[in-house]
Amino acid sequence: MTRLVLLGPPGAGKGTQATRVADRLGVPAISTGDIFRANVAQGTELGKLAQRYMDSGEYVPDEVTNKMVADRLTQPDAGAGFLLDGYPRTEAQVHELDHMLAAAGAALTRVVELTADTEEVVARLLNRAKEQGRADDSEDVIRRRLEVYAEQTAPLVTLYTARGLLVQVDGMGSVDEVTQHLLAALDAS
Ligand code: B4P
Repeated sequence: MTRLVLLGPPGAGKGTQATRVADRLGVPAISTGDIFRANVAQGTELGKLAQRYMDSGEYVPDEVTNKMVADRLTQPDAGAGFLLDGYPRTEAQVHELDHMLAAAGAALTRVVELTADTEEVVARLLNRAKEQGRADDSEDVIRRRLEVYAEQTAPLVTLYTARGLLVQVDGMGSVDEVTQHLLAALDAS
């Protein structure tokens, strides 16, 4: 059974690769960013709350994010495995995910860290701003997202390495090349 986590800075290609890899592995890709954006688009209370944080490049509070993921993981399609894109992002989220999985008698199989140079990720996100106009892709907000990643999410690499779960994958190169690297790394690990 595949239970994967995809980590990486904003713009490393998590969302882009998550759906491709999940399709190949036959599991759902669960993106906390996408669920928040769907709630923003529908104008739900969760969306209104999340938007304040996302638009300024901050993380949505752990309690809110954890509850949303707990609800999503109890849906039937996640029972046969999943790929989590962008969750966990903080140590508190790691511990909450541990509890959720332990309660289901399950455990993560791999954590993939997708890496990419800062100049490259900034360029990708500025390009997306032109194409899609996402509110959190302005230069100031991108810088803040990178800081928040370095402060709150980068330490998870050490944590998952210590658990023997981490695989690092180079996120530079074309989308197809990165997908190949990712699938090869998962096959080999
Ligand atoms: P996310 O939606 O996860 O946004 P992201 O980090 O920018 O990654 P994304 O997956 O969208 O982009 P990708 O790198 O694939 O999070 C947004 C916000 O939601 C967070 O800042 C936070 O506020 C909130 N949030 C989400 N999860 C949370 C959590 N667990 N706890 C608290 N808050 C949370 O792609 C970026 C661009 O690069 C795209 O335009 C893509 O086309 C392009 N690209 C990708 N790969 C490429 C390649 N190889 N070459 C060229 N371009 C490429």
